[in-house]
Amino acid sequence: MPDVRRIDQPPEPPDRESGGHKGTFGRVVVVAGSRGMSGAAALCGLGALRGGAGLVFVAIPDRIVETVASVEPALLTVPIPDDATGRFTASSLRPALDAISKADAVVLGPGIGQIDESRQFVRSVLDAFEGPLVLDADGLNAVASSGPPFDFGPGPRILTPHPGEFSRLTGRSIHDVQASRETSAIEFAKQTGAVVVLKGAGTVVTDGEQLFVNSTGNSGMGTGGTGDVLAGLLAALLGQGMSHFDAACFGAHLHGLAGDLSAAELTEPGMIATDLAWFLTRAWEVVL
Ligand code: NPW
Ligand code: AMP
Ligand code: MG
Repeated sequence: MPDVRRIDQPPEPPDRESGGHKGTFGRVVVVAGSRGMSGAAALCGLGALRGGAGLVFVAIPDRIVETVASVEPALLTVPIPDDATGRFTASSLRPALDAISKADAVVLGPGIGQIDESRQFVRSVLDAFEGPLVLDADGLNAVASSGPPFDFGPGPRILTPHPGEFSRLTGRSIHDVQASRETSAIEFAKQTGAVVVLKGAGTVVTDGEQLFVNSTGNSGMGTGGTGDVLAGLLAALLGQGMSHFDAACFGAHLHGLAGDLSAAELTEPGMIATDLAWFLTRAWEVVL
């Protein structure tokens, strides 16, 4: 890959102005969750809070608002009209667009499910938001279901597929994806203009011209919800002014470091995604 520049070290952390306040450090809006996957929205919100965002709004289906709010009082909840099963629907769109209209960074997709109406909802949110956006999980699945050529909307995008999601996007088997992680991610980034974060051991981050392969993290992170924490963390870094490529590299590094520090304290089998969000505090200590 002679035309790709390898980045050996993650970027420096974002500056944190000493006189700054919650309006300075970014308004993150997380559009996520459904009944049965309220945890995805909560964990994503926690990732954004522990990532240093000034304000974190979780725009979530009305039926799960109390559940998510009870996880963490620092989260601001925005109830979005939902269907009887607690999923986003056509009537969710206008309130969701209002919620993201003042966002510095958005996360779209964790735990929203894969019914037709939620797919259309994803499409409309992507088309409408011109700022930086992290597209994860069912947000990626929604776009994958429409087939290529892919359009991720008008603004800077970070895509955070695990190998299963990347397989759905590319139509290639998980085995093939895993056998060519770097080249597959580079090709997809070039095709789409997005920053691709292909997750899993040795997360690959690329914008098609630069490549960073993350060296932190461990198999203790193979537990439900850790990817949701990453999506929130990346949005927090975008909201603090990092470019989408730098945010993706630094975020992957910090997330894996939090995983390593969690495992050292709690063991790989014992750690869970909530711990990972908390151990971002220890990871910041290492990098600041
Ligand atoms: P296989 O065949 O098992 O080896 P899905 P999900 C593959 C939400 N969550 N390396 C795996 O492969 C999410 O946000 C909610 C290789 C399988 O085929 C989503 O919205 C939680 N293969 C939704 O659930 C906590 C890998 O991918 C497939 C791989 C569904 O997301 C959990 C599985 O992926 C979750 O975050 C790897 N490293 N990683 C909550 N508490 O609310 C994955 N695969 O079918 O997309 O399912 O990732 O659980
Ligand atoms: P998700 O599958 O979306 O919940 O994301 C899982 C997160 O855990 C991603 O950030 C992966 O890179 C990370 N992860 C899972 N397994 C490992 C592993 N064996 N080594 C390092 N990171 C991992
Ligand atoms: Mg995930």
